[in-house]
Amino acid sequence: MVRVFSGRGKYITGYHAASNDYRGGVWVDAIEADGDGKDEIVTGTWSNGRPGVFIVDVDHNFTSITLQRSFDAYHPFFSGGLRLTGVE
Ligand SMILES: [Ca+2]
Repeated sequence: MVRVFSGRGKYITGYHAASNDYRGGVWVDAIEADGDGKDEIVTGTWSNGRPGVFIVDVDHNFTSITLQRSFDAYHPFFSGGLRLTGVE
């Protein structure tokens, strides 16, 4: 579960950054992925799960999130985990 807070510490929401049955950790970073000048949250499964990457946008009022894109970084059976970093 990834919990999202505003820059002032206000809780916004939480979401599963992998399949609902995944119980491992996730790697979290931020990247400007859609050209609007504001970073999105990007996560990848840490280990022992499908190598999924999720890119999530938080709206400008910090009230909701939207899944922008998800994909497998490697073959779906790869379970070595992901380490992510944002590059702009
Ligand atoms: Ca953006």
